[in-house]
Amino acid sequence: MTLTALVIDDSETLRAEILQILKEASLFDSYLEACDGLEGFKVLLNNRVDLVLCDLEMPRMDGFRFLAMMRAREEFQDVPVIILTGREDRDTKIRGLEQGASDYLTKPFDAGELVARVRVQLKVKSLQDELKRSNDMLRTLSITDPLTHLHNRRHLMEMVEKEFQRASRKGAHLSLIILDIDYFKKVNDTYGHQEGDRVLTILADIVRRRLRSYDLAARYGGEEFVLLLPETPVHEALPIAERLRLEVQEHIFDGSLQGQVITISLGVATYPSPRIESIDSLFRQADEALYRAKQSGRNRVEL
Ligand code: GH3
Ligand code: MG
Ligand code: MG
Ligand code: MG
Ligand code: MG
Repeated sequence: MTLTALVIDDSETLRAEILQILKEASLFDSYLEACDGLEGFKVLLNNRVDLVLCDLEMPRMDGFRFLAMMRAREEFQDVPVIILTGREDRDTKIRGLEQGASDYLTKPFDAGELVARVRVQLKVKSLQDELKRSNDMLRTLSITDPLTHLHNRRHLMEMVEKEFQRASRKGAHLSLIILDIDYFKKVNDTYGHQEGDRVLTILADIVRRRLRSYDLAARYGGEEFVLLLPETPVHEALPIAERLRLEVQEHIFDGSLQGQVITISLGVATYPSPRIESIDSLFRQADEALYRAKQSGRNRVEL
């Protein structure tokens, strides 16, 4: 990853001096400069910047206004800003730090101190980035089914809660499809558990391909999947279920499963409709529909 510094100061001499120090210390791969807050902000909008060194007193837009504008934007929250202040005035320094500066340097500054303070900020930034990445990863892991990479049941239940509330508030339709592999036990018994797992991942891929951006698919149980379809009335949910049924039936397996036809049974339910006025009843109706699909011969969609 390349590191970029942005130096903002209305004094061209100072900018050149700072850039010289940074370059000699080889702290960054590339350098950008601006003559005031306004120009600095434009540079920030058009480039990926890892650290900003910013003067306080500048024409048009001073350092405080620049800081305020920067911190108001989500994407610049974590970019460290070191203030360059000509004043010894402690109130100014406090104000800068309170407005979101990470550190400050008093002019005339010492090259060694500048380099050391920049290093500290880069270190803090890289630790922050690392923490953020591992938090994101933990969050993803906690809502994902490890085998199929669909969402897990816990996340599904969270999202059902949200979507149900949204649907009742807006008077919109919310459809639920529960699907279950037919005679899956036999697949495991015939081809082994590993091939059974392969069927599950292939089925998940087929489901994923059918999803619209606002749909959610989850592994609900061992060989049961749920599709949550917001803004979807029953006359739209049924064809989606039917298409899935066909795609699974028509899937051509390779390897030891070659020639094997796998089918699924699906139950569909939509909120609101008679007898479906809660999350519980939505699941119950979809489950009962699935049961009917199994009872009446499998490889079919029931409402
Ligand atoms: P039906 O048509 O009535 O649904 O029959 P079935 O055999 O699919 O249903 P049953 O509920 O009797 O069996 C489900 C099987 O799913 C049993 C279990 O071993 C298998 N299964 C559940 N989770 C997994 C898994 O993660 N991997 C594999 N390979 N098999 C699984
Ligand atoms: Mg100045
Ligand atoms: Mg089952
Ligand atoms: Mg079963
Ligand atoms: Mg089954």
